[in-house]
Amino acid sequence: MKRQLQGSRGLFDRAPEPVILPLQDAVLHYFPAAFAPDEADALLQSCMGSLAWRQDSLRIAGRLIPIPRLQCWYGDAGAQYGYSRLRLSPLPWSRELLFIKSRVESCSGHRFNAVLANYYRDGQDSVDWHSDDEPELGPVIASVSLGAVRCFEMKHRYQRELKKLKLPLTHGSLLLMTGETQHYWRHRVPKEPAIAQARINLTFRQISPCRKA
Ligand SMILES: O=C(O)CCC(=O)C(=O)O
Ligand SMILES: [Mn+2]
Repeated sequence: MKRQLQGSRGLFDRAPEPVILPLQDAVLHYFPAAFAPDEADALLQSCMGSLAWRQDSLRIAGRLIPIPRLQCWYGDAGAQYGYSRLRLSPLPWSRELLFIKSRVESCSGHRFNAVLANYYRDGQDSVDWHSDDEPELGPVIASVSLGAVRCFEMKHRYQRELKKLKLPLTHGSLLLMTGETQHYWRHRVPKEPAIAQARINLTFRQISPCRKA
């Protein structure tokens, strides 16, 4: 891992050109190979083994239901985040996350102060329809995928007749969602029971400091 991280310094003299995905009311830039295959392999192993994965649960109708994936939250001190009444305090950046963040920043031209890491152990793990539109979140979400290829689906919130987008997110890729994407579109990663391999997804975000009530 150490050698690969050092060896890949300066991999891009210029940031690679993204594929621009045409979608009404959304701005989507996709970098299929933001990380070289051997880099992505090393980062997958390193993130699976060393991030502080936890099984969170949500209280639904009075019952605690485990969410169908493991997750953890890293970032600058004070980058608190919450969704569905789950509050997450950031762990300090790890070495591999800082390495990935710096690549994401050079590809995207945006800075990020936190990352939500998701560990889909196999195709039974998933994330349900949602938008990343909490008030403390900036409009740019940068999503790195490592491991099994999983289908990322998007559906328009208001224009139900629009076709769903189905995008297979590949090992080492980066998907940038900007503009008003979160306002107009929801996304999910559905279960795919035939998939036996693990996948890690890292969504880098810009969080504003918590406002005290
Ligand atoms: O795993 C993915 O590709 C998406 C994860 C996601 O939407 C999230 O963490 O908010
Ligand atoms: Mn999301």
